[in-house]
Amino acid sequence: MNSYNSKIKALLKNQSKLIERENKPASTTNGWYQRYKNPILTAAHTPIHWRYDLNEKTNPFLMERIGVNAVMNSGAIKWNDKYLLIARVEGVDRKSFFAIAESPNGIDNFRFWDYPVTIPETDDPATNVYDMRLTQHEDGWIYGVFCTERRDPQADVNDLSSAIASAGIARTKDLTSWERLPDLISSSQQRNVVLHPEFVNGKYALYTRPQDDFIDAGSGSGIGWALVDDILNAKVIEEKIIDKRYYHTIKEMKNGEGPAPLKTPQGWLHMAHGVRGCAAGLRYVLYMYMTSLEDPSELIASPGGYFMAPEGVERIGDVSNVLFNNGWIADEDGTVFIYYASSDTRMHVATSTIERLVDYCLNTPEDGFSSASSVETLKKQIKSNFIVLENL
Ligand code: M1P
Repeated sequence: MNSYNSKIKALLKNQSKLIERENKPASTTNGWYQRYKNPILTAAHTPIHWRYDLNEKTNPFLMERIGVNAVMNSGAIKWNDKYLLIARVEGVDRKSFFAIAESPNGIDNFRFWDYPVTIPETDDPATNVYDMRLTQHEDGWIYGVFCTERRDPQADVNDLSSAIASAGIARTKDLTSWERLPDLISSSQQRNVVLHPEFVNGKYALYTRPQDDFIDAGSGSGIGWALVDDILNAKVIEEKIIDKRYYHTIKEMKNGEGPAPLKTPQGWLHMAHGVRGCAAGLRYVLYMYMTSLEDPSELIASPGGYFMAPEGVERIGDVSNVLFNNGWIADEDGTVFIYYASSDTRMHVATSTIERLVDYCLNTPEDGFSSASSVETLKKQIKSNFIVLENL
């Protein structure tokens, strides 16, 4: 074999070693979830045949031609008994696109499909697309709702960063060919829009996140809810805020729905991200809440504080101090695979169960919005624990 071919073989072998590495549970857990040690997808997991031109004539130094910067915020679905992530892959050119990686067990061996996903454009092509939430809707389609970003047409000629965020909508039956629907029409900018899996009062239902501009939620006071008559022409007419932001909480600056909620006998289980400001910048953590089965826009449980925050190397990356989740999978046995990205750089998995997550939501004290209230909550638990401890 010539040395060029053996170099290609070495690249492929090294990557297989990375992909096939067994992922083990981390040593500590608080009982809410079990983190796994290794990131499950990184830029190094993207196929060699994406990044390299493998032709000796056109790439004599066997260098990367198309660089990948990060693999992050991924939607998730169980499909033909495989665990699939529709990842946000970000090139070194800062453009994101979607690509599917599949695993036989949901924990490791995530391998990208050969080609990235082609999402048809609308008449007004977006500059950037990212953060797809997958919803297997009862109408028979799988929907992908994602953020579309375009330069603000009103921006001054020298302002090259003002942008408009809105929700792109596409649907598929096989995860291979996608039909693009018109973007969501809304009077405000929108990011983190998610489709509810069931019809509500005969309508499609969307979780929204109204925002005053591209970055700031501003007067957008939390995660919203909007019913839509026609998904082929989706328009936010009335928006009700179902999970509000509050001063001095983990979601004081912004929040946003994570994946489509999971249905449980006790209510709809939601994962979301909350953002607060600090001297180091914005801090993104994951939190949970539940809504009613009868009226999915009615909040029935709101555990205080965060469910999961960046730890160790998760704290560091392109946008440090960020955890972001837009995909989870619930197995028939009740296991929940929580797929989360750290610091806009890499993907991880943690597992839990429906029972534990419901217990967490229903029995974690709510935020009392003051230090004094936190002390009272703590004292109540300490007092009842002493009764247990004295009778041990
Ligand atoms: O950089 C952190 C996250 O910022 C945005 O989320 P949000 O709109 O809630 O602030 C998104 O760009 C997201 O992709 C990113 O991970």
